[in-house]
Amino acid sequence: MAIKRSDFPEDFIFGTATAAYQIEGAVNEDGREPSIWDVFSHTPGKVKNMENGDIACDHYHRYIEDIEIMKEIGLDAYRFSISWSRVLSKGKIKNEKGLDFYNRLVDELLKNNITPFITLYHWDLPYYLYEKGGWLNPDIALYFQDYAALIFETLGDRVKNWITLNEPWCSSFLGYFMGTHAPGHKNINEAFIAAHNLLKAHGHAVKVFREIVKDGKIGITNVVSKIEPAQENEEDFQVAILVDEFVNGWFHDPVVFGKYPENAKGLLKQLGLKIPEDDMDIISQPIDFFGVNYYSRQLIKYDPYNPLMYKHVEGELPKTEMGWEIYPKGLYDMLKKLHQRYGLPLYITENGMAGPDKLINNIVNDHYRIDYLEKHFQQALLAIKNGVNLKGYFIWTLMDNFEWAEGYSKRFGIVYVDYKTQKRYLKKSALWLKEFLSK
Ligand code: IFM
Repeated sequence: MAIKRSDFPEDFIFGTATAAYQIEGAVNEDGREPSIWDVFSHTPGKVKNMENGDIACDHYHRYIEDIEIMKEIGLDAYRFSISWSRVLSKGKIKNEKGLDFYNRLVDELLKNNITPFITLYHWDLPYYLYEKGGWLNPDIALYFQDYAALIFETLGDRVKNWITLNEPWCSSFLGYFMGTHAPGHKNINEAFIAAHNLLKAHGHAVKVFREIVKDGKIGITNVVSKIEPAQENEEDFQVAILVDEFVNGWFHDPVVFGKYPENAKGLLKQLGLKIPEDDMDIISQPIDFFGVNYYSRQLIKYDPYNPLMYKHVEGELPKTEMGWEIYPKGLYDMLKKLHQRYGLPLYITENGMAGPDKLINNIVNDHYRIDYLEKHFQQALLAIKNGVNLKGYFIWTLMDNFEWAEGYSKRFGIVYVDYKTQKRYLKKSALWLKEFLSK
């Protein structure tokens, strides 16, 4: 029998997720200043087809229509992020017009009975702060604390669910080591420093949150992957254990246990890298939940030539347009693992797929996305039945949007966006979801 909403606990929430730079557009309006992604996307060679978020989904002007769509589908919640450079000028001057936008957005959501979940940082550091050292600046955590306090003070009376950072692994390792994301550096030492400062920023934000929003909940969202050795040999097996700690533990363990994972830390010693061990008190401020972004598994092969000692191997499972294997069971495995290791409530804060979507006669028949979502919903339900304290599920993403280095070439939305007209079309997956939520 097909899965339906009433199979889930009564207080379980279903929502969709987005991020500011991916949807808002209006990059020069109402006092918004550039972020690292504005500069990166305008630099030749960084983003496919030199696309950028200047207009994106024009959500800044169309948020009312977008909320109507959420309402029509029957969604309970909406996860979005705040653009730091829209609300603070030069790192510290309050921009009332930018704050107003988020006030209006939150009010409109509440008016429609949609619960807001806010992410404070989804990769778009103000460029002004980048010029002051960005995530390598030891003071960046304090800038973040002030920014967080401003947002808590402005919206905390109405918004009770908060996420400090989205996928700090990507901000640090894609941004500072692989260079594929802003700011595009390629230095492994820098990546670890950025990672540490991101964790510090998270901790400072949690601390001020407790003082400002007494009745709210706060957590951090990490991307997790099921890590599997590429081959049945000792080297791949051992390196897969390290990679698992590194990918799935580096931003979890410090937050809960106040220390970095042991084996992965050993790997760093081997590389001659020194990671600061102070600041652990601030990093491990108690949180209320973990946000889980799950998309796929990674097949890992030992690679002595890579500073992190591994490389990815292509798997044999069917893949999405991102080239990511479709592996629903990995979601179950990761939820179980996180539950057992950390014992915190969990939200799936992102899950979804990029598909070969085509708008034909105003219809997008994304049956593959329905199949993907259904299979992942089943695994989430199984996890709940087996004791995981999973409280909600946010589909990535509400509508097609700017997919970072891939530009607009990848469509993850359950709503199709015609970028020329900015017209939105509910894909078959959105209609399926509407039906699912009604039962
Ligand atoms: O689009 C991104 C999102 O911003 C962060 N998590 C992964 C998604 C798909 O790549």
